[in-house]
Amino acid sequence: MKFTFSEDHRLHFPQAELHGGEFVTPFERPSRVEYVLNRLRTVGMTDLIAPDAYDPAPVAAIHDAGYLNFLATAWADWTAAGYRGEIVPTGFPMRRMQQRIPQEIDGKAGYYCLAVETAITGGTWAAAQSSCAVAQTAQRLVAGGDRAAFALCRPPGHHAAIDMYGGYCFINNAAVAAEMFRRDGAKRVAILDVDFHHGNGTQDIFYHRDDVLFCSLHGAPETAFPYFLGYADETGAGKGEGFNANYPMPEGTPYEVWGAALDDAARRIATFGPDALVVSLGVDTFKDDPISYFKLDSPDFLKIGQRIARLGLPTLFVMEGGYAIGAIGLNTVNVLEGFENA
Ligand code: Q9C
Ligand code: ZN
Repeated sequence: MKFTFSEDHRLHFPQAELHGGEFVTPFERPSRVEYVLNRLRTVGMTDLIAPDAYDPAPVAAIHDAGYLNFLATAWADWTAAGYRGEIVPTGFPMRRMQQRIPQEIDGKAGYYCLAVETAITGGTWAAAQSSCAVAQTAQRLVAGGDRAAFALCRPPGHHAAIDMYGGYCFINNAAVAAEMFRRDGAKRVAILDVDFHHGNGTQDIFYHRDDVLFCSLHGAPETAFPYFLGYADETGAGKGEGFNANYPMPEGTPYEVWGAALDDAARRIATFGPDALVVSLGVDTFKDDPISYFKLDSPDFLKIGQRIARLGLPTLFVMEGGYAIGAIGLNTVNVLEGFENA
């Protein structure tokens, strides 16, 4: 399987993440991808494809124009306002408040932000575009006939909604790739999100559509980020009714339970009959992940890959989360190896 990667991910590395009332080094950090690269090299997956230029067209099809303009101009506006730190907004359009977009950048950032652990820096927009280009390039490999490809994206994407960033995400890479498969002629596309966190952004983007099925396995919103989406009764709306499937699971969930949910999601995907599959591949379901609470072990990730392979679909793997840095390479590449050796 070929994979795609860009060094430009390094342009995004905020100094701090607000975690438990403390400023800590962000869990989502550049070394994550180095560990994945090392493991790819170790197992002989060396077929690296350099990314093509970022194509803004499919991105504009799924994200709001004002939101994309905000991301592109936020740093210039922030520094012009005299602020000296990283962009972290302080006020939000909450219940019974106006939903008008402020002109002032702190207010504007509050309008577009869904979680403040995610700071924006001077290099964030360039890194987000490079991450999306990595997904776009891998999508073209699969659309061009490769059975599968792996997009080693950073920053991740699945929390990025139509017009909101947060959860370490800015552009929804998996959603962009799914939209590209549609534009390339796929009638139906399925997205399977196995990251520990609910893919709220991807759900938001396709919630009213019947041409993209979204299935997400995740920590239950009562107890896990992003808290405000991801319940089982969110099944889609309008003609999208029945094309969104959430599998929230409680703290301590082991592979025996998680794998049964994966089986159910896989059966749903098979019934849907897509022409392509996009996998939002987070490995923060691992037992030692520092911010998550499932109990999957490294060999379980081989089984995930095997189960996905059994669908027999052209498959694009898009990197999302995973913060147990010492094991992120093994766990991620185990999914790819399980898929290839199935
Ligand atoms: N204090 C992805 O895995 N913070 N994003 C959770 C920690 C946000 C995870 C609370 C976690 C975002 C792509
Ligand atoms: Zn996650």
